[in-house]
Amino acid sequence: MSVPVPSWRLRAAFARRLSDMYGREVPAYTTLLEVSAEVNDEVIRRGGDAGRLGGIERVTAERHGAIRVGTGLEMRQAAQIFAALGMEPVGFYDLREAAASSVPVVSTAFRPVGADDVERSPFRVFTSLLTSADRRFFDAGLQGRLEAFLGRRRLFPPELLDLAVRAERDGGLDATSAERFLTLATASFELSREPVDRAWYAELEKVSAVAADIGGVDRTHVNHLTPRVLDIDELYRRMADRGIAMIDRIQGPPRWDGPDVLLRQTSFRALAEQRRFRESDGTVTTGALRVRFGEVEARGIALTRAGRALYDELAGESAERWAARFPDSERRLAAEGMAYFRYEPAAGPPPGGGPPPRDLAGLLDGGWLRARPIVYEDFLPRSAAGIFQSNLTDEGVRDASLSGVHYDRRWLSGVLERPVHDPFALYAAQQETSLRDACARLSLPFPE
Ligand code: OOG
Ligand code: NI
Repeated sequence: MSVPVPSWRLRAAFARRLSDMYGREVPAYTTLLEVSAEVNDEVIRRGGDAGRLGGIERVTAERHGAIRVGTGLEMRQAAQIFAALGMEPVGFYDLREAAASSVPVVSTAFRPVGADDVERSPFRVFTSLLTSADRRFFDAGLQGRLEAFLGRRRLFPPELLDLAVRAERDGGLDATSAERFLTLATASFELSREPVDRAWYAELEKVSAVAADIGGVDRTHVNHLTPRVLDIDELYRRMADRGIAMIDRIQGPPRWDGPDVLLRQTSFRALAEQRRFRESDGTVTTGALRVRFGEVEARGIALTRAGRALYDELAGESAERWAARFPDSERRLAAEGMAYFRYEPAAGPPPGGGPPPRDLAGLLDGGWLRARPIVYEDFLPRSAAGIFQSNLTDEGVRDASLSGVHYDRRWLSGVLERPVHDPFALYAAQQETSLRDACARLSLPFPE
């Protein structure tokens, strides 16, 4: 490619800058990075197959962040900025129903989608959109004032958006423009230092702390940044030893002896940060808000729809029930069609004698093919809701007697004016391509 700074380099640089900014502003995040690096080093040194779900370089650099925006226009502009970084919307998460407390948002994750592109820089951003039209949360009067407030603010400067359009069109930027783009983009996700309107913030907070965090201030901000760790149970213990109070559990599948699947996450609560407030009499006072927190995650194998259905069925059940029901080896996950793998011809000459088996399990067992797990690159709605919830001090109010508005992936594609990918389809296509290639190289028919 002819552009000096291709989009994946922009993405890697942007992830580093955000991480530096967050580390300066949220010291507990730096502790989390230190402990994660320590744990990862030890796991790698212990040996075993720790590298199976991603090499140490990728895992150490890996982060996801989260932002929240207020309107379709803001969401579309965020999508434009992420497109410049080679990140596309994947998946639709409706968090309005996924939590007991009041979380009036729907979300997607912006991330690289090509397998090679993920490998180069796996940065992702979980992005949530306030559902201000949902009557269960906002009455018509509040919706009107909220939308008027949001309509007046500007999250991203026009220069940044212009550079983003160019970067998307050309697949990257020249060095000078890249620097400017990175500076403006990073600044757009810093915490605003402008005074917060006390009464307005408090009014929204009564509905939901998430609504206040989005619609009560004049900007958006990264609310957490999450490193990836190879042993999350060990990390959890060490953070506690350092005196950082984590939420009471690790979200996602239980710890067990079988393969790591999907995603396990845990977080620490947002710390109180000093902010300025504008009071009703016009004076400016200081106070504190808790809006930026820390989270860490361990990633496992991506599950197929069938695997995911079983995971959902077993969620909330005991670790014993899980161990009894969930396939306990990669081989079983592959043979039972429960997880996604990249297939390749096994090393060495194909086994002699007899025709090759026609089914996938036979090809694996007979030593024709080798399977490598495809890492889960997405999120889990129940865990995401748990992460939101762990940072709410109060439940907020939701009038369940009223009906909500139906939103789905197609609706979000319309808002973004870009396709929102189905994550299952992305993993399935990767698996299928690898299987076709592997079979072609061995002159085998595609397995039944
Ligand atoms: C996003 C929470 C979801 C995750 O890792 O599941 C999330 C937010 O708090 O804005 O980041
Ligand atoms: Ni997160």
